[in-house]
Amino acid sequence: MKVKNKFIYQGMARITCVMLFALLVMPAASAWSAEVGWQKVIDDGFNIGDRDPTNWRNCDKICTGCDPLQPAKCATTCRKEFFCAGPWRSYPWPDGEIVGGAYLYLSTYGASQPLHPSQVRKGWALWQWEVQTSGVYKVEVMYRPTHNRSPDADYYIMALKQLGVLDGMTPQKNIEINQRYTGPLSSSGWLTLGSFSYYKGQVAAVGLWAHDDTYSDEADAVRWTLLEKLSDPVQALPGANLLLIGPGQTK
Ligand SMILES: [Ca+2]
Ligand SMILES: [Ca+2]
Repeated sequence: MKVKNKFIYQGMARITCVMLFALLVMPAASAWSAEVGWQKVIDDGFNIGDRDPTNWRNCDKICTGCDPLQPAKCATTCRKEFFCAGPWRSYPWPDGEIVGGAYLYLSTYGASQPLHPSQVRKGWALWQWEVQTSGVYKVEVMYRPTHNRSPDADYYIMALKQLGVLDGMTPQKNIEINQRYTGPLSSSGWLTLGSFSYYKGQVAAVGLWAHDDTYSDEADAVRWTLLEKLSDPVQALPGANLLLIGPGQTK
């Protein structure tokens, strides 16, 4: 009997310890707040090691049923930090010069011949994350310029109401970037698109929409850096009409 009671007491003690630990940890997690200088980096996530051997339909491995002509429209709402649609192929390049050892580029690979302009190199890519700390963030994109990239890569800086949902959103800014050698970057690196205010509960997002031409856009990574903290909103803010702090700058 004593042995049985001993096991009961030990079990209760373990449960009590677990509950105390949860009480100590949970408030800390919900109160997490980033400090100035904190960075959020989202990569396209593909690399030469784990890609499909055919390197084709890469975006289908993230979320399925996404429409190459309608940004963020998939069969079900996609909550992944990076997702895309269209004929994006992965290309390996040294980590450090770009992010994660590879980047994506729109390709005519696999397209039926003869190529029709309305069908080739049409697609989009989206980087997104849920903001925990209200503040002004610098927004940068990474890419590697080459002669065969797009001179007209259309980036959109946005604040969404929910992950993967563009409905009711007005872009904070649209910037056309020349991703060739003649553009703002002479080599791989971060290019600043501007600084923007985001509030806790919003989804910070950058979209790369490639529907307006048949050039080959490149998609690699996006980085947000907290420059200044702001007070949390009293109520949840809609994903629009946010303060634009400064114009886009080259690095
Ligand atoms: Ca990458
Ligand atoms: Ca374009």
